[in-house]
Amino acid sequence: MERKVVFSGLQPTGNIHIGNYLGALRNWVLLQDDYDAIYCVVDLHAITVPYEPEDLRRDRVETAKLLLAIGIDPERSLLYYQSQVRQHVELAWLLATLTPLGVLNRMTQFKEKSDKAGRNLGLYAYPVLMAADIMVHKAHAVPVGEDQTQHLEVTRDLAEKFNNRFGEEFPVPEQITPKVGARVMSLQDPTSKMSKTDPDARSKVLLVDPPQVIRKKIRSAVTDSGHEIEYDREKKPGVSNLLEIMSQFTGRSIDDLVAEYHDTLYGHFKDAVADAVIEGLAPIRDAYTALADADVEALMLDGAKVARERAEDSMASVRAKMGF
Ligand code: AQP
Repeated sequence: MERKVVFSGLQPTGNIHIGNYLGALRNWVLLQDDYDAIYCVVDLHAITVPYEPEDLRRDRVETAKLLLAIGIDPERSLLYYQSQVRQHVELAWLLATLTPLGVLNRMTQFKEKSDKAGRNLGLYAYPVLMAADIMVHKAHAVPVGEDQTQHLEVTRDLAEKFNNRFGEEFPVPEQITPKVGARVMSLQDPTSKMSKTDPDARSKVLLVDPPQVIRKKIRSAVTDSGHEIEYDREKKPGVSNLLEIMSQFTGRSIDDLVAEYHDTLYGHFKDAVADAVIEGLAPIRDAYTALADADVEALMLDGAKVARERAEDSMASVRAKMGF
């Protein structure tokens, strides 16, 4: 039986953090076993906010290296740079003609990012390109963090709309989001999500941070009033965020961690969280350091070649259905 397709993308904006890892990337690795897995470094999305070309060149290959380091296996998954497969952009244009402006006006990511990045058409149309990324591979499932729920709804609507208007073509993809870790919060402001673009370096632990930096950041995490280690995202958002992070890195349940640390001091608890994160990230950092840029670029070119062939198959059918 043919395996279902799973697709997801990661922007090469540097600063890949444990929120990206726990919310999405860890599922990417796990899903390789059961799905036909296609993963993409979405460099065309990354230029919707101000950037420098030399940074993009560097961040692209570093992001690809990180994906390999966490366990994306080119023998089992297709991995490539979005800009090397032009069919993404072609499908985005076709889908744009089916996208009502009212839908894009509601997108919270556009509202949040355009305040900082300016209001350009690319940022506005971001969800349409994301829909094309997913649909060009006829993906059935998309592992993403909770912040992408709204964009995925746009994709689902576009798939249904296309199928109704032009005939059955696209699966309506389901979102795969972990129960714990779907929304890792900033270490400095546990009411906002951990974010690559947060200028405060202490707000996020990067996957390649050295152990002493990880410990320092977790020690300086904002905690809540009171002294008990308890899980309550409303009343104790700082401690709850640390508990979720620790639970994800140790594989232990939150109840189990609360039972062990309930009466310990915040400082002791934070050290235990830091230990768990350092231990969990060590193999990733080692694997990342061992990879050479040139080898990774060659691998990405191979991936793009296969992705182009697959995407072209879909596009031939889409073009014919739309009257081209
Ligand atoms: N804090 C988070 N908790 C859980 N999952 C998260 N993701 C992002 N932040 C968190 C998930 O990571 C995946 C990759 O996202 P992306 O490359 O598209 O970047 P993003 O969503 O723009 O990431 P950031 O860190 O949130 O960057 P900025 O600062 O630009 O907004 C996605 O699946 C996302 O859900």
